[in-house]
Parts: sequence; C-alpha cells; structure tokens
Amino acid sequence: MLYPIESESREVKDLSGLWNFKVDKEDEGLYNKWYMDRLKESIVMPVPASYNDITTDASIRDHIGNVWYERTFFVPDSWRDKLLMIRVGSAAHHAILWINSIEAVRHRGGFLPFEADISDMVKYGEENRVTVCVNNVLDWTCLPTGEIKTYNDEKHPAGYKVQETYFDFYNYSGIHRPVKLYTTPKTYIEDIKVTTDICGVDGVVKYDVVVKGENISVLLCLSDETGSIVAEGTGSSGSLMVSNAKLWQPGKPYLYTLSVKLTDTSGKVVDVYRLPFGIRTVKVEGSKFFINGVPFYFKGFGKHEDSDIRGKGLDEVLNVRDFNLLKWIGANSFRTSHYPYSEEIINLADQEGIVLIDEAPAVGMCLWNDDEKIFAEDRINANTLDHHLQTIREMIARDKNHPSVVMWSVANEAATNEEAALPYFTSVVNELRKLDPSRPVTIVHTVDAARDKVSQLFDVICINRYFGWYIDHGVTDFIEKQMDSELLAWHKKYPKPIIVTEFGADTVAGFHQIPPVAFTEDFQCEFLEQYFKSFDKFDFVIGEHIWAFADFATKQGLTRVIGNKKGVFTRQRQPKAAAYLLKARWTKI
Ligand code: BDP
Repeated sequence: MLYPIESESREVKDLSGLWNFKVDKEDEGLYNKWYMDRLKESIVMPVPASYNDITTDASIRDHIGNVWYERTFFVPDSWRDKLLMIRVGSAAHHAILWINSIEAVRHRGGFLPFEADISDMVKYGEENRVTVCVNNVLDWTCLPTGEIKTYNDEKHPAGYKVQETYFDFYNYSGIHRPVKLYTTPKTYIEDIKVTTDICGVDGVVKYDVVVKGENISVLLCLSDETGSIVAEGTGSSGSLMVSNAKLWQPGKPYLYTLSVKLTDTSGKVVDVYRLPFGIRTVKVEGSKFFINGVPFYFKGFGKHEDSDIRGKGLDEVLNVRDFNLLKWIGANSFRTSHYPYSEEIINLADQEGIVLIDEAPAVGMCLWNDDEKIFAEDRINANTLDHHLQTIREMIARDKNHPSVVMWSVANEAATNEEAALPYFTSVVNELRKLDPSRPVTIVHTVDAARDKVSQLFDVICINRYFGWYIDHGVTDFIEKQMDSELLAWHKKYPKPIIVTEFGADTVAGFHQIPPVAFTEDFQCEFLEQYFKSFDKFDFVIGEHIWAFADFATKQGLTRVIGNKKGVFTRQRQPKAAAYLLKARWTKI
C-alpha cells in the first residue's frame, strides 16, 4: 500500500480540519441510517485527533460504542477521468465510511490505514459528503483484545458497562490520522516493493511494481539526494545496481528516490510515483544484530503516540520535537510500542536515521493470573488469530519499504507460557516470514525464560523487567543481581541476542528526596544505573529501551496518578533528571 503523494499524474487533498461529530449515545445511528443525511445536532470536532479529551463532557470522553463524523468536500470537474480514492490513516478502532450515503469501505483495527475507490460515488464539480461511523469497542476478535463487562447487581445502575482492556494506555478513540482524497490515473502504479542488499561498495536494489492496467511499460529511475540519476531500468520487477552506494545508517541516513513511471504504447507518461528508500542490510548472527554488517546496539525507548488534549491524534509538531529529543539524548532507536505508529512518524525515522522496531497492536494478551488461560476458546481464539494475521499483512503492506524499520515485533507481553500460544504464534511468524523474509522477527516478553514456550520461533528475544518497581518495590540494591540471573537464564535457554525493551520507574517531575525513594527523580536515576551495571556485562545484550520516552495517559487506576509517569520526559516533552544521565551514557556508547 503506497503512501498518498502528489506527482505530475497524482493529486492529494487533505480533509483534515473541523468535522461535524455526534456521539451515538442510544446506539441508534446504524439502525436509523444517520449516513443518509446530514448529522443532526452535531458538535464540532477536529480531525485528526482523539475525541476523548477535547470536550468538557465526561460522557463523551468515556463513551463506549459508535461515534459519527461528517464533513463535505468538493470534487473538481477535472478529476472526472481519474481514479479517486479516499484513505483514512487510522480510525480507532473500527470504522464504516459512506460517500453521499453509499457505503465505500469498512475496516477493523485502529492503527493501520484503509482506503476505497470512490470514483463512482462522488458528484464531480459538486459538493459531496463523507460520513464515518467509528466504533471503539475492543473484544476478543480484534487487536488489541479486550472485553465489555456488564454489571447487573444492586451496586450499579442496571446494565452498567465497562470496556475492560488488559493494556496500560488510555483507549483513545476517533479518527487519529489524516483522511485524504487522492487521485491516480485509471491505469496506475498500485504498489512498489523495494528490498536492498550490499555487494562490496555497491548497493543492489530489488524492486517489484504492481500495475493496474494493460499495455503499459514500466520505467525506473533511481536518483540520489542531489537529484542525480544513479541507475535506470525497465520492467515491473528486477534489480538495479548503485555503484559506490551511500548507505542508510543509524544516525546517518541517506535516502535515494526510486521514480517509477508507466508509459503507454505511444510512449506517453501515464503515472509517476516517487518512493524514497534507503540502501541497508539487516541480519542477526550469533548473538549480534548487524545493520550494514556493523553490530548495532539499540539505545532508546518504548514510546506511545500520546499527548495532552489531542490524545493519539497525529501531531507533526510533537513528532518533530520527539525526534529532536531522541537525538539530543543520544538515542538511536525506539519501539512503536504497542501498535504501528503513523506513517508520518515512520517517514521521520527514515529521514532522521532513527531505527525502529515496528510492533503489531497485539498487547494485553495476558491475564497475569496462572489459574486462567487467555489462549482459550472464549478469549484469544481462531477469530483473534485471523485478525492478527490480517493486521500483520496490513502492517507489512504499509511499512515494508522503510529503511528505519529493522525488525517486526508480533506482540507485547503475551502469555507465552500457555501451551496454545505456540501454535498461535507459529502461524503469526510463518505469515510474517512469508511476506517479509528480509527482516528479523521478535516478540516482547513478560514471562520468564523457564516458562516461555515460543522463543525458538524468533530471531531476537525482547524482555520487559521491573525489578525495584513491581518486584521489590523501592529497593534498588538487588536490581543488578536480579537482572544478571534473568539475562543468563534466557541466554542459556535461547542463545540469541537480547534487548531489554522495558525497565522503568514512575517518576513525578519535581519530586526529589535523598536517599532516594520511589517516585522521585533521584530514584529514577539510581534505578536505571543499576540496570546498566548488569547490561554492560553481557555481550549478548544488544540493547536497552527504557520505559518510557514520555509520561502518558492510562485508564484510571490505583497505581496511576493521572497516567503512567515512567517517562524520562514529561508529557509536555521536558526532561526529568534521568534524561541527563542517559545523555551522558548514550553519547559515550
Ligand atoms: C509493561 C507494559 C507497558 C506498561 C508498563 C508499566 O508493557 O505497556 O505501561 O508495563 O506498567 O508491562 O508501566
């Protein structure tokens, strides 16, 4: 799936802005066909944004079910002989979209784009209407998984409903990424796939172009950052050589552009798409992770798409700030915990040379209770797996060409100690490797090595550990020893590279105490230093990702005082004391 761009043959119209919005409090909109007409008694709502924190009304923030968005747009007459697509960057979590009352597309899953050909649904040279019904209910048939709990007891109003989630971030809802219209010619480039290799000092660029239409020739032209042409080719698949290639390297990115042109039998150019990409290789060998043949050590964070007021809505200002902070602190990577982030963020990572572990939205697959199984007929079952596989397909379709994406993560903290987790993740990993044999695959663990049943499937082991926080809370003295024995146990069972993808302590900015106690900035510093003592002993530890980059919103809970405060930066993206400690460490490694 290609990102919508403009070219001499393509136009893009961004429908971001203020839309009409209505909460479907009685769950009647579908039944009463609200899509047939303008929404009545709507309020104004920005797109993209989560709707939860924008109004002052708790019943909107906490709504479980459908909400409706609507706006009008104009389609110029000049688009009549083109193909017109509508593309939603993401809508959390499920959506149905109508154009002028005609259903155009439905989609499940809140973190990946979907699109539809609406050429036959719009009125050219006239005003049109787009209506989107967005649903935020999570159950066992989707990712992330969740369940609705309904209370029928004397302590609650009859039928009182709660959306139960098993993950630790606020269930922000709404249209989170831009809605765009884009045109292509009727004969067009549907997809491009690029994989790269290095041969001595040269780069090898393998490409596959999917074309819609017949009697068409495919021309390829590869240019460097100055715009100079470095290779040319023809045909819908093949490979191009770039002599003396400049590699895409962590911290030193270099992007080439592959221009794909379609020409008709008379030689006239029909469609043009320019794809930025980097030449680089990724490989796991022994207990090392190599980028371009050089061992790579992951320094960075687990993050969230999260900020004040706009929740999970795309915010380019915030994103650029985040990348500036990552560079300032000496980080080279992050994990898109716990879902695929916006394409705009991944584009930034390509441009800024930040390495990504791209994670599927499979989070909350653990009940933290050994007496109950989550991989079970009435919970994570064949329907969940179907959706997981679909999500993997969509994630790879979207992100396959990004040099910054060096590894896929199939899930965060699943109950991989359960028997049924093995066949489940075997299917997921098989699908992933079939679609993309070029990148290593990982899973992020909470279980310990002795109980894990799935890690033989993966190239890299990722573990999250909270010694001194959830275990022996407030005691930093044994962290080093606890971490040592943990790492050695994993390494003994699976001699593979290990990244510690989460370790962190809630820290309220401005709290200080000496000797340190939990929740102070002093504690966060002392806590992190103990982990580093352990990591630095083992060469199979190939990375440290602190939980978390910034403070973020969670559901309300006894251990969360207005959100999770494990950020090294505040939610407003200002440093806590630990940021200086990390900067000192990471600029040296
Ligand atoms: C880990 C989860 C992460 C949480 C973190 C925490 O992977 O999403 O936010 O714990 O408790 O288990 O802070």
